[in-house]
Amino acid sequence: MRFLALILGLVLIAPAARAEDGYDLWLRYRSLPATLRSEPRVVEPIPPSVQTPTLTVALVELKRGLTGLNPDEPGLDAPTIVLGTPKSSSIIAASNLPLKGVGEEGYVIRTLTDNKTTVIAANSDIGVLYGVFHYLRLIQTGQSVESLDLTSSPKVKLRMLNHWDNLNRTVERGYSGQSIFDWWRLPGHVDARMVDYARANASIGINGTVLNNVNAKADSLTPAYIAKAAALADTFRPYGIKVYLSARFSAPMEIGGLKTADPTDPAVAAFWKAKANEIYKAIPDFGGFLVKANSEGQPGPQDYGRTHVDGANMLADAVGPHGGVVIWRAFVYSHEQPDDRAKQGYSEFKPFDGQFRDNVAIQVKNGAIDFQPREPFHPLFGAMPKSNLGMEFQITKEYLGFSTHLVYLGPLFEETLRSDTMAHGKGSTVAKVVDGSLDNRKLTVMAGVANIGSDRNWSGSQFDQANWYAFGRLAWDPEASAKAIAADWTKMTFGNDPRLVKPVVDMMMGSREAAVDYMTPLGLHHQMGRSHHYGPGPWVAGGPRADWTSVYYAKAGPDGVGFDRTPSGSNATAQYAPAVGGCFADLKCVDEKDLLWFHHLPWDYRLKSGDTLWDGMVKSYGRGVSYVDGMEKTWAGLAPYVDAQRHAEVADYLKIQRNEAQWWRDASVAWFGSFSKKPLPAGEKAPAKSLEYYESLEFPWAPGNGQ
Ligand code: BDP
Repeated sequence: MRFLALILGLVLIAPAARAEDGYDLWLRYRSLPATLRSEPRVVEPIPPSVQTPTLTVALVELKRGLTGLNPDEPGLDAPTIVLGTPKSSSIIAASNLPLKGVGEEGYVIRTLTDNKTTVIAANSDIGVLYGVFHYLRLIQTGQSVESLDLTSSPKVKLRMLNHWDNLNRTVERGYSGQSIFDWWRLPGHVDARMVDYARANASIGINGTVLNNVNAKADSLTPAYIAKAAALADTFRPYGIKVYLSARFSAPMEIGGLKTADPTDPAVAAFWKAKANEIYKAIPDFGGFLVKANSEGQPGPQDYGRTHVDGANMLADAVGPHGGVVIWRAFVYSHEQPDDRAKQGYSEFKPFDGQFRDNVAIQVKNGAIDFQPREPFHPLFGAMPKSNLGMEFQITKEYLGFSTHLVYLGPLFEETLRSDTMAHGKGSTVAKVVDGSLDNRKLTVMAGVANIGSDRNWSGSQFDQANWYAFGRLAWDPEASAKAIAADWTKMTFGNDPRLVKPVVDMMMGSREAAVDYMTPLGLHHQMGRSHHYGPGPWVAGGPRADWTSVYYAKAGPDGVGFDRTPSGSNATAQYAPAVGGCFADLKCVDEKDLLWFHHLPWDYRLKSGDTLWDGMVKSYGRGVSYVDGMEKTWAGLAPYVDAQRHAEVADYLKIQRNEAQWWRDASVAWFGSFSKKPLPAGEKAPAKSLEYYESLEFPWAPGNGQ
């Protein structure tokens, strides 16, 4: 039946609303309705003598966009667009533009006083390409381009994707098919999709990509694989995207014939120097290494009694002479330390502040545990003023319903970036740490764990494209608004009709809070199924280590629920600036959204609403489920405004999400109810099945788990 509807949809709809599969992302360039079209424009050609690959790409993109969005033929006196740098264009050189202020990658878009010429100008070719994408975005989102005067430049230097992609094309925590990197056929064949990938990234300002999983294999550093990475680098270069590799710390032993990987051993340092030289020979603009060391069983300097500083600086010295960087992850928690896992990143890294080389950045996850639906910001932000501290967000939704739950992550990213560390008093936001302005750091990084795969729609679902998009826009400007970004994305992805845009944006903006509600309300965290992380698993206990279980984090018992991180508990709150940590530790001050993250409380604790904790929890789960109900209804009503294929896919996924939200709610209520022993609040239904039933469910083939 559904198939029939799909086929009929394909055949019957008008060409303007023809079926789309999502491959074109937010760069669809479908013709705009006549009311939104601006006068057709002519693009001034770039003289062959000054053409570069990037300027060519910019020119082609601009023409493609303009002809797609407005297929009318320009008249003889149609306005002209001139694009380029002062070097490539005499008009730009003579136009007295504020180019000094926009830096290496920024741009100026200005309509000159003749009112017939608009320049898209930059100091570098890549700035021109970014400007072109901005210009097209204005048209795509229905804004006037008649008279423009704007500048923009990125606030963060390295805006990168981290692919957790394995060499056999599986993707750790990937829910959108196989890896898009076809290592086996590279370098002989570079799939055309690699160009579309680079183009999509450039359109949102991403300028770096780590090609392989942080749980790395040394093979990535062998000559054969360096040649493959070089073929990708050549393809990405015109789009301003540098490639990076995850480096396995024990590579000197695995592929270098050494007996040790001790960073203080001269032979080890020599191995890495030679390896860096070899890579730079093949990839002259190679970005550098990303390293996961001494974390979750990965090798690292501590295996030899050395420190993160020893390891990071040794690698930094290898790539430094070539202009490369080392991005060293702070996602560590020790096997020996029985302490609160939330404290370990800070405990291990804070003492080293000021000791890392200038070309080292420490990449810190947004929260102290692990990409949970909600986490308070990581205490390292603001705590290492003498180090380069980068942000790591997870775009792939490992803990937020994989690719079938509609959860827009813009509000999550924004919430973290706007959190105030109070490191130098009020206004010391995480965004200001990340963009380097708080402590005047120059090497700044924002990384997102990619959600991109071989699925036609790239991200596994239409709406997960928005998370890739929002990540890029926020990396460009960490103070941008998640809502404004959602509006841009919606218009570019589905169209400008206000009857569509408003409900979709509203739906997106509440979707993350809904997921928090039906999965882990009130500060609960790490309650998912074991290892694959699919679905609820609040009962997960035992196994190799306590901090891989759910019961460790919720600490539910007859006396109550929650993790006491106040001074009477693990005292993790002491890792924050006193004003922040003091508030987290104080029941009168802490935001109830973080309540059980920081406090262990009795079941009859009174929430601000007047509800008991138990009643409040149950109601939160229910609220989350109802929100998904609402999204299903809203989306059904939007059928007239969305092409049939994408509409049907989203509708299917919302149904899956609705069922899984209910499952999360029922399983969690059954589990926590077995401790609270309290009745459900009035109007709340008992879980559909027994607790034993939920506990018995197994998902050995859930995606994204294992190599
Ligand atoms: C966790 C993932 C695991 C990653 C790890 C990491 O479950 O697959 O390897 O983070 O970030 O969220 O290194």
